[in-house]
Amino acid sequence: MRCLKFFITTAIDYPSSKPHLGHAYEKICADTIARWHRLLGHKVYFSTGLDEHGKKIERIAKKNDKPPQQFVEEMSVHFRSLCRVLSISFDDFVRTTEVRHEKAVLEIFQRIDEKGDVYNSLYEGSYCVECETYYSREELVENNCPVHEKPVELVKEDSYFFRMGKYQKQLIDFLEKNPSHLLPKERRNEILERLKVPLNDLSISRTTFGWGIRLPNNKKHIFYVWVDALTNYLTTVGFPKKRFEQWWPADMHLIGRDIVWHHTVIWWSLLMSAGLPLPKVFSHGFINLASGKMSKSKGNVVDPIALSEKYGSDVVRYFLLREIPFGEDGVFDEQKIIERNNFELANELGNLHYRVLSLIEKNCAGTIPSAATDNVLTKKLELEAFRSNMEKYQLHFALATVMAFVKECNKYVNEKEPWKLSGAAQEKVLYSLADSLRIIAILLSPFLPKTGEKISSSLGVKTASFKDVKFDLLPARTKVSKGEILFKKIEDRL
Ligand code: ME8
Repeated sequence: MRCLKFFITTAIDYPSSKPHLGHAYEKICADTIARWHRLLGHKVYFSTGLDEHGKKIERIAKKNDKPPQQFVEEMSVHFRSLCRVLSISFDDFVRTTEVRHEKAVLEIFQRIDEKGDVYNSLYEGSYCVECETYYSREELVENNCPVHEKPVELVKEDSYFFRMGKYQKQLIDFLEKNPSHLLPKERRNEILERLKVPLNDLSISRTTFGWGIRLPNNKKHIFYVWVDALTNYLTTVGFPKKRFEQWWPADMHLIGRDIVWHHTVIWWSLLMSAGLPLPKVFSHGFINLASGKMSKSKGNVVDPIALSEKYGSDVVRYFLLREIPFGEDGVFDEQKIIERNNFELANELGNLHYRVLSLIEKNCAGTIPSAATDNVLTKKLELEAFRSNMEKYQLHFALATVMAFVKECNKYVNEKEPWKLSGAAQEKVLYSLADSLRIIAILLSPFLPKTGEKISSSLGVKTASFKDVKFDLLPARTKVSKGEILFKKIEDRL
């Protein structure tokens, strides 16, 4: 049987400042999905990276008295650290200032130009530098950018245009016929609603600043940063070299809901023009604070690296993946990290692991006894629910299913009181629990990679495949080693 491929991307972040919790959240979700597909045995390619060109970066670099290349070079270190700290298992980290990327952008431009979809004219209108996006008068809210709620800039300049309007009907037809290409469905409905008004052509070049890729036919012009940035998804798989076809189209562009328009209307119409198949898009929600939006201007952004250093990266991952229904907005609340750590990770998972391994060390000379897993426990694992939630990308529900099984295992320990048993009866209970822990480690591994690894290695096994989620596969006589405690309780209240 041919191995299924799965190509997943995150958005590429603006390195205008250090990464925030929203960036971390997107990468954690993408990483969980990538790891899940690897567990299924699929051939996975996972890319992330940085969107380093454009007026916004040019301005910030200038404010910091640095050439833009030096500025992004320094900033990129923080984004790479974020990936390392959070165990983000990417295959490629694309930066739009790389030579390979320029080649991909020029090829896309050549294709849309050859199609007759590029013309020269004058752009006059509103532009928000923060989101690097043009807005029509109707889209502004009291003359402000609808996303940043700040005044837009009026620009008037010579520009090349892409005949995006020409693709309006094709875009609507595509969205109507391919509902799974844009999820959740609320986002699809929003785009279809916005496509009810005539679609303007897109200004794809700028002349008023210099930080970007130059148009091949007119070097005074710089590519509009979104045309540049979106093409990173092709760069990463080797476009225009033929090998890109083994991965393209992407099976998931995981992005926030503020940039769905760019990833569907702009990106899809460019791809239609270039004659390339269309990727699927999934929009996650936003992480807000109880007091409202997280924003650099309010100075209230949460630093995910500091948070991981304080609580541990798997605790941060657990909080975000369990707390926020995937696809919806969520609220960041540090007190809830502590509660989930204490009640779910330390009291339930950590405690189960500690008890079972201690009992095996004490009663079975530290080796797995030989027995079969008790039906009482095997019946408690809702594997079908787990799998179907993963397939529907209901990550929070899938994780809840594993944690419900952890709870059942603790209940089983309490009911059976293995410390009071001996001989075969005791061995059966301890084998059942160790075998269940092995399965818990596999199911948790996409969400909490370090924890999955720690549990597996304490049982002397590897977490490699979803195929191993079957009871009774834990080999008897394997040596166990309890290792350090998985999660410490955090005593302080904030
Ligand atoms: O938009 N909660 O970059 P970016 C959750 N360079 N996600 C959030 C968030 C929050 N509070 N804030 C931002 C860009 N994000 C472009 C992308 S892709 C070709 C170019 C998400 O640094 C946001 O929705 O502003 C986006 O998906 C990602 O973080 C990068 O945002």
